[in-house]
Amino acid sequence: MAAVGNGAAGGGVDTKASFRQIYDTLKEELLTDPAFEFTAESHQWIDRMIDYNVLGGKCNRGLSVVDSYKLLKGADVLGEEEMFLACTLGWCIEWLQAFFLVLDDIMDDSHTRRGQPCWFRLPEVGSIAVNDGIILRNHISRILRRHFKGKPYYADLLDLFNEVEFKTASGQLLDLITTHEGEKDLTKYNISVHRRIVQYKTAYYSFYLPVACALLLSGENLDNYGDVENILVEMGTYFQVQDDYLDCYGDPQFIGKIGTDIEDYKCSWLVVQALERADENQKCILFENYGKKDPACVAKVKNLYKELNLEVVFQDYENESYKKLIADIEAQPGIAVQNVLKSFLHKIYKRQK
Ligand code: GPP
Ligand code: MG
Ligand code: MG
Ligand code: MG
Repeated sequence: MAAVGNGAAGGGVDTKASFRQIYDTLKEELLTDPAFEFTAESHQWIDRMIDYNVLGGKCNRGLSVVDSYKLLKGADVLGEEEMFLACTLGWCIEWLQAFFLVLDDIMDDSHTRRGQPCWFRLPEVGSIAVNDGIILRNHISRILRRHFKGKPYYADLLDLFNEVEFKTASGQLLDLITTHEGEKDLTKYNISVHRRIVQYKTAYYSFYLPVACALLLSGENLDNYGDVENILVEMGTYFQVQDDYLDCYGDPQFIGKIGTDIEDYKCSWLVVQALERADENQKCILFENYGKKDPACVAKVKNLYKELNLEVVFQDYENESYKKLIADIEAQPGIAVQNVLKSFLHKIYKRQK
C-alpha cells in the first residue's frame, strides 16, 4: 500500500494537513448519504452546520488518534489506508465533541465558542441546534458504518463510542444538577464532588477515547489496558482543572469563549479551592455572590480568588499533577504505551487555550 507523507508523530504539519483533507471527504460522504434524500435547503443547512461546529477547534483529540496509532505501531509514516482510518476515527471524536459542545452551550447559557457566537445563538438557528446536536451524533454512526463495518473490531468500536457517550452524559448530569435552583448549596462542593463530575463529563471522551480508538485500530483488546485507562482519566481530570482555571483567568480572545462558571454556580475547581481556604468572612462573600449574573457579584468572587492567591495554587497543582502523571506513565511496562501517554500529556501541559 502506498505510503503518504503524513509527517512525524506528534501532530506535525503534514499530519494536520492530511487530517484536514479527510474532513472534506467525510463531509462530502455525509452530504450524499443515500439513506436520506437531501433537499437543496437541508443540504445547505447541514453543510454549514458541520463547518460551523466541527471545525475551528484545536483538534487535539482527533490528532491524538493518529499520533497514538503511529507510536503504537512504531512507524513515522502510515500507509494510505491506515492513515485514512486513523484520521476518520479522529474526526469521529471531533464530531462527538461538536455534538457535546452544541448542547453544552445551550445548557450553560454560553455566548461564544471558538471565537464565534455559539451555534444556538444565531437567530436563524435557536432551538434547531438541539436537533443539529442529534444529527452530529448520528453522523458518527454513519461514518463508522461506512468505513468500519466488516472490520473485526467494528462491534468494539461501536461499543466504545456508546460507553463513552453514556459516561459523558452522566457527568454532564452531575455537573448540571449541582447548579439546580433550590439545590444551590456551596457547602456541598468539595474536591471529590468536583473529581467525579470532571472524570465523567470530560476525561473519558477527551483522553481515554482517542487512545482506545488507536488501540482498537492496532488490533488490541481494551480489557488489557485498565492501567492506561486510569492514567488517561487522571490526565483528563488535570485537563478539566485547566479548563476551569481558564474559564476565569484565560484571555477570551485567545481561548475563544467567555467564561460563565461563576454565573452558572458551577462546581469549578476554583470555587472548591476557595472554599477550602476561605475564612468565615470570605465564605460569606462567596455565599452571597457566587452564581449570580450581576457583573458586580462576579467581580467580588474574582477579587476573592485573587486574595486567596488561587493563581499560585493552580500553578502548584499543575506542577504536581505533571510530576505524578510522568511517574505513573514511567511505571507502565511498554515503551510504546509510555510514548503515547507522554505525547498526549505534552500536548496539554501548561496550555493557555
Ligand atoms: C465540558 O464542560 C464538558 C462537556 C463539553 C461535555 C458535555 C456533555 C454533554 C452530554 C452535552 P464545560 O461546560 O466546562 O466546557 P466549556 O468550558 O468548553 O463550555
Ligand atoms: Mg458545561
Ligand atoms: Mg460549557
Ligand atoms: Mg469550562
